[in-house]
Amino acid sequence: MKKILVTGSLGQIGTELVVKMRDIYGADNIIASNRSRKSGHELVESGIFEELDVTDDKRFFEVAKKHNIDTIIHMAALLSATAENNPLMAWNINMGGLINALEVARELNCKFFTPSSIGAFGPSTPKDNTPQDTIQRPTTMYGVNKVSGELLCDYYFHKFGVDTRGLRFPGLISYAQEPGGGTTDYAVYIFYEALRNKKYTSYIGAGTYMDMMYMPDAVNSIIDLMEADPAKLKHRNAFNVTAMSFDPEELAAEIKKHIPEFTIDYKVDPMRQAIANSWPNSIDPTAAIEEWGFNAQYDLAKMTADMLSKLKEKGI
Ligand code: AKB
Repeated sequence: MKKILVTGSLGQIGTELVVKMRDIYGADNIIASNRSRKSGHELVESGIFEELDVTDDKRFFEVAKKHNIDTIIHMAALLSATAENNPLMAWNINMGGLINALEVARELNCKFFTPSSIGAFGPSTPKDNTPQDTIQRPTTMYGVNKVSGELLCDYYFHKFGVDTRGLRFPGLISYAQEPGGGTTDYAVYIFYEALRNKKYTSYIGAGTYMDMMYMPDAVNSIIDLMEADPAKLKHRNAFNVTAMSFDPEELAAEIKKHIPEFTIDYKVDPMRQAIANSWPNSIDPTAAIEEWGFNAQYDLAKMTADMLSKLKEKGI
């Protein structure tokens, strides 16, 4: 990877990924892009930045050619709750953006990464220790997009030889950039409210288990997968990856170890609860471990301690 274009780079993953990749590959080799420029944003001011709406195929080609791109990390997408509220818009952005990105990769011979999600599973998928290869009949628009995306990336690899790779991410927890429009976002907001008000009202009910991962592990897993020997990759697109699985009660109990007065109560949002209920309790990352050495560093205890101390440093 020498010249890397990141779409959706001002989003939750992109923000931290671009910082880390500029460190590793050199600031001049990472082209951050986003639909809109957020003036004053660290990524916009500190390196190469392009405004890029991924549904605009001409502009996509123009930006990629201008910078001689050889790798595309395609992050721009709507998350599950936003997609469920705007299914047509989600189809247009998530699928329209992906096919444009794949076409650029095909034409310019680029390596390619795009994330899938635990949202690619559905109610008929085995719920515990969900296997890498299993039933995928999601009941959300986001899930439909993610399964279609996995298949489309496989297709571009088999049909055109594009070096496509991907991960099925669980909920991602980070202090650098707040998420937006996801179902797992409660596991980020809880930290802000714990520090600000010592209380959090969860929109996801007690007893709802979902996989999660701390952002430094997510960022490293993208880089490790992209650097992996292609000969060893049997799955390529959409490896299960996870670092922990918990419900809101277990997360609250961990936070209480640091903030004893902290309390949690519940006002369940039916739509996001229904989405969470359709997803696995925990997924099995064995294929990722065996094929390219996936190895998460943060468990629930280590992630919670780090989140609280980093948010305090930020003045939260
Ligand atoms: C969401 O909740 O939509 C995302 C995801 C698990 O893909 N965080």
